Amino acid sequence: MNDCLFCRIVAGELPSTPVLGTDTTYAFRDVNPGAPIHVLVVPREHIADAAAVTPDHGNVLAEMFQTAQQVASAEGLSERGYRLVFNVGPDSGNSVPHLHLHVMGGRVMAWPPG
Ligand code: DGP
Repeated sequence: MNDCLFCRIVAGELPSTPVLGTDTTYAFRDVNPGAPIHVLVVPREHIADAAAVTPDHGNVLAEMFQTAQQVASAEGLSERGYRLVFNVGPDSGNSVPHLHLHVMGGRVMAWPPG
């Protein structure tokens, strides 16, 4: 996907601030953080969004959650907790059509979110 923003970040064609990565996933800091810690976990392969996930993506999804756990640990969030978010579609505010898991923490999160 040459025109996909996050595919280009994964490929290193566009800059990002890395947190960690695996063969399957990449975690980098959100350019517009909504919390003191705000990291995006993406699959290296292009998946449009959570509505496009199928059972064939099971291993990729599991690795995304494992990466999120590692991000939380590395960022000191594991004890107090954090929020994991997938936005889907316009009402959610989804703006980048490449699956991404928001890992947000470092402050108390309001619920329900705005
Ligand atoms: P969403 O609303 O769920 O589609 O979230 C997309 C997030 O991606 C949003 O919080 C801002 C972030 N973002 C958009 N463009 C870039 C970029 O070029 N670099 C980085 N690091 N983050 C970006």
